[in-house]
Amino acid sequence: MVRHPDPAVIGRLRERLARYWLTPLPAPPEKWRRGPWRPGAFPSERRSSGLTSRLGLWLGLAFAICFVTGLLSHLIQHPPGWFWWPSRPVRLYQVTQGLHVASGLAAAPLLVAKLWAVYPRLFAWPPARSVAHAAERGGVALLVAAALFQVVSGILNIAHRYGPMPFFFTTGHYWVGWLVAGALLIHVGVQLPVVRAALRRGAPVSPDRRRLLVGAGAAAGLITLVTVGQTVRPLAPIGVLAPRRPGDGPQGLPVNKTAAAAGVLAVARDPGYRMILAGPLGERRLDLAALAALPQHTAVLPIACVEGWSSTATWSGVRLRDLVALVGADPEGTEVEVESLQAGGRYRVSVVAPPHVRDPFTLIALRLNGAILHVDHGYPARLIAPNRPGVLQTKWVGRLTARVPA
Ligand SMILES: Nc1nc2c(c(=O)[nH]1)N[C@H]1C(S)=C(S)[C@@H](COP(=O)(O)O)O[C@H]1N2
Ligand SMILES: [Mo]
Repeated sequence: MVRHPDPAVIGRLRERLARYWLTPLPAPPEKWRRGPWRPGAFPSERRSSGLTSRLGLWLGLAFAICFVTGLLSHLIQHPPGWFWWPSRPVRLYQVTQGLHVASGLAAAPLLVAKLWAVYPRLFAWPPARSVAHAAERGGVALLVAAALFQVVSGILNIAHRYGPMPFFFTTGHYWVGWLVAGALLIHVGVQLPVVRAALRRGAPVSPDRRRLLVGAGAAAGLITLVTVGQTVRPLAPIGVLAPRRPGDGPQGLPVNKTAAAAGVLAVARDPGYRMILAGPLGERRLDLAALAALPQHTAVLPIACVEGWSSTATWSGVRLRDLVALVGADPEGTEVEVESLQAGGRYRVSVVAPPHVRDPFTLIALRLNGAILHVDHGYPARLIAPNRPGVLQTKWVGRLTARVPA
């Protein structure tokens, strides 16, 4: 027999919890009320619900785009078993990752404006009126810290400044992203009635508040304009703050890591180079002449770096599906591990999933924009596949292993 709990007991429990949750906490001694906490410390009350609600709305929108596109990028780079990512449209990742970086950069000035508008609230007295109030303030503190961490670490990453980050960027940025999402959902839930009322009332009141709003919006727009040229080619000339520009680099393409930095200059130029193919029929070794003697194909594809820059180029070489067929793999149901000549490093190996192996645009490229690959772009051979993050477009390919996906 199922025993149902006594409703009276539940009721008492709930009452006790509510009482505990809302119990007024003792205020700290009045003599501690100094500095920013003293009464009237902030004479010009900048905070108005109209202003903070609008800023919050824009910020929430930027963070939502950033979170969804960031999660997608993470899933593509670390695919769990259930995840499937297509090879077409060829520019999809270029768009989603461009949005990720652009929305994150646009969030920076909005976040600063929002913090500037609300920081007097940090010094409200008493600091915590009840357990519920303390929990809510703790949640906001967490949200502020996590949001600042995301924006700052993201900017440091696209600027290649890893010094101030004593952790692996990708892992930290990913987990703190979840923290922001969770804390933001709770914050929006708590503030929804205020936001709704404020937005329904309309106008954000006084002219100086309106100036702040317009200024923050203009700063977000300006930052977007001077950085988005890293991926939107027509805007490249005004991309003065873009860390990379689409046309800058050998063969008209930016370089992420040079051959010298990867320590592959000697092996990449070694005349004894052989590409090793491994599959059900065993191993084969092809020198450059043998690779060039296979049917050559051309594809116009972007390199779309996770850092937000992208650049489109014309690539020619051998189809990956043709290469794995040489060692007996069925291109329809095969995944391929692509290994670089690099001795170590995070991006030495990448795995090409079946949709990309099958795709006739997926090449082991030997040529770029009509000439032999520059060594910084992966000479003697590099992977280029449609709709795939730059980090997975392995350069200086030394070995391909075809296998059945787990
Ligand atoms: N072996 C190897 N391949 C690599 C990398 C690397 O560090 N090592 N960097 C990747 C990254 S992050 C990007 S964005 C692209 C850039 O290619 P490009 O330098 O030819 O523009 O190469 C990818 N291929
Ligand atoms: Mo990259």
